[in-house]
Amino acid sequence: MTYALPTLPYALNALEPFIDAQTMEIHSQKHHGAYVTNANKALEGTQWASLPAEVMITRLGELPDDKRGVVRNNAGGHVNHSMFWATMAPAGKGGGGTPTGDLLEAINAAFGSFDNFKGQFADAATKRFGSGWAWLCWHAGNKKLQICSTANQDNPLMGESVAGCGGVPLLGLDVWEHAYYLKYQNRRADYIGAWWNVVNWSEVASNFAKARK
Ligand code: MN3
Repeated sequence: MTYALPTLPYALNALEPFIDAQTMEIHSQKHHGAYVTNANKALEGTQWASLPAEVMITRLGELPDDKRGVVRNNAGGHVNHSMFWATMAPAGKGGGGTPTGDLLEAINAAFGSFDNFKGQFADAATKRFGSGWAWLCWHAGNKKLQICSTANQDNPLMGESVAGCGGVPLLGLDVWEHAYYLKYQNRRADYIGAWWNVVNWSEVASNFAKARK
């Protein structure tokens, strides 16, 4: 399987004014495009070339030393961004609001309330030093949702020992400067606050349902 850029489920300007069109264009085409190109280049002609990226990043330990780092960063980047685009939607048209049903119940059980969850998630995203991601993950072992963050393009699917954060990711927030600097400059907290307006909770709920199967 050669990795490919996914088609965005909305226009580049559809997340305005919370995420601007120019950022979306550079981020979804150039940045994500480079991860796809570099991952494909590293895996071309190898026995791992046929694995889906979500599986590849759980098996980094099989790779030779000269490939492991580049695949970790670039297949990781591909998985992370593919989820990121899919879990956003235009505000008021699938984006924003609150989760419902099982997902809301699980959030309330783990964090006390949706507002507490948002506060803890924003805190993880704000405190991630340098480039990385904040995550909401499902832990099948203790049947609980947890918040964590990873550096660079690490993903919780890589496992606790690699990424410092485990579980099945349901929602991730990119806090690399390339995700917000054009519009928000150094104001990462403003970007995080705005992003809640475009979170696609029905997609997160669908990730939750799949994670529990
Ligand atoms: Mn990014």
